[in-house]
Amino acid sequence: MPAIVVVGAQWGDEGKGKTTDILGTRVDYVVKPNGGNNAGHTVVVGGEKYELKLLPAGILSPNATPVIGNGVVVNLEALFEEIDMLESRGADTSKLRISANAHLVVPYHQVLDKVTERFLGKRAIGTTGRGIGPAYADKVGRLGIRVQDIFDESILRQKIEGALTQKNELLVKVYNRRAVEVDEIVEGLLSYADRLRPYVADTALLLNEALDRGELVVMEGGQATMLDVDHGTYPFVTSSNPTAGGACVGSGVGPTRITRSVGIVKAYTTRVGSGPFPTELFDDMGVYLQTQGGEYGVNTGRPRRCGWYDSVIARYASRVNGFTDYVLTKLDVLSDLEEIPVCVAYDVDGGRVEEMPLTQSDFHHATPIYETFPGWQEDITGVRTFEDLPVNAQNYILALERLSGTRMSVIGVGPDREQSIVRH
Ligand code: 2SA
Ligand code: GDP
Ligand code: MG
Repeated sequence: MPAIVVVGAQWGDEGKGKTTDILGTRVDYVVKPNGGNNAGHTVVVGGEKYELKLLPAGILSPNATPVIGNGVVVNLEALFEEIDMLESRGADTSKLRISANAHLVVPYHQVLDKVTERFLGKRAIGTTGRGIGPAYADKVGRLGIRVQDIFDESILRQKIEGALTQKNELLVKVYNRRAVEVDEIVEGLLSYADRLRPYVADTALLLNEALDRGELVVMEGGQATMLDVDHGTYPFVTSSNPTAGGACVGSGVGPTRITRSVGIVKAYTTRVGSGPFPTELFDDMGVYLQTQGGEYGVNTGRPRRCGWYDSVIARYASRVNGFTDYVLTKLDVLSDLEEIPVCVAYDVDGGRVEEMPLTQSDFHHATPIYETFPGWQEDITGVRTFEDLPVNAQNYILALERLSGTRMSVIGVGPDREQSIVRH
């Protein structure tokens, strides 16, 4: 049986959580391969709303084993807060498995995230402030603290001492903050050791053995393609690889085992944080999409910037992720509009550009060239087959499919698990 990877095609919040939750009813393992508690997934099950940050959305599916892969950065306080929240609402979290190789977000990472943003001023990234960038920086800088280090106090202490020699220099001399005490960090981390131990496993082995047995594994990418540190709008990105290839690295599942790469794409576009966004709307229509779509960050509550669908980005995401399918979400939010513009290419300094510009400078100058499609006025939230959609909604989907380079296999018409149309 195959592994399926689920990837955000735009700047996040496309509805990945809902998609993995739907798939979760049929899968055996749901893995989070990247990111940390910067993510925010809203899943609605039978009218009950759950907001997940660090845990994969598949944790709400009773049959699936949720896994936090080696590519994730784990904040232990946030982890247990989320586990407690789910347990208090009757969900079973005992099957959760966490990679021994995953890195930890330690309190000084959050301090550094916030002070770095403040010092960047106008050039700030607009991070979630959860310490994600500094934790990944320590990982590649070989100063990181891993989940397994918690179970060896002497190693843990040595590593924290090493990291703090560098951090305190920066915090005190550059950022004018107080130095962080080694004991405070070590004791804080050790206080989670007993509770953490039963969850920790060799998750790459677990997942590959499951695949050998013919079980189905879904990898749920956090954030999205345009926030990818390699393929996104650098430096306005997150510090991991949310693209399909990153799911292999972040889980220890090889690329030959992945048979489907599923892109999640919203029927319009949103972005939280700073950075270029060619189709962004600064007028009443932007506010309309924000209100109709409930576009506020699940994690920080920040309003999301809103704009029209950008098929240049959708084609780019199809390409870098090798998508086999698209799930088009939030089509219902567009009901009631007279007409719907879709960006088909960019104008960059007077020239028409069909694909992602080569340089960030050109992308910053890109203005959208739109094709406009007629809207529909019917409420589509109760529709369950493609044929029952208004003709203009069908044509909008077919146009997006033609422009985006990947078949749109599932259409979302509302936040609930049930509100989806599967095209056969
Ligand atoms: P970070 O904190 O270092 O990962 O921030 C770097 C950039 O990545 C963006 N980012 C996100 N964009 C959309 N959704 C995210 N999750 C939350 C949600 C966001 C929230 O689901 O709503 O609640 O604000 C997410 N996480 C990171 C971030 O905005 C920066 O542009
Ligand atoms: P994720 O980060 O990609 O998992 O997405 P978020 O959960 O941050 O944001 C997506 C939001 O859209 C959530 O509030 C979902 O409940 C909601 N949602 C998902 N699919 C649909 C849909 O088809 N229609 C509507 N109206 N809402 C949806
Ligand atoms: Mg989100």
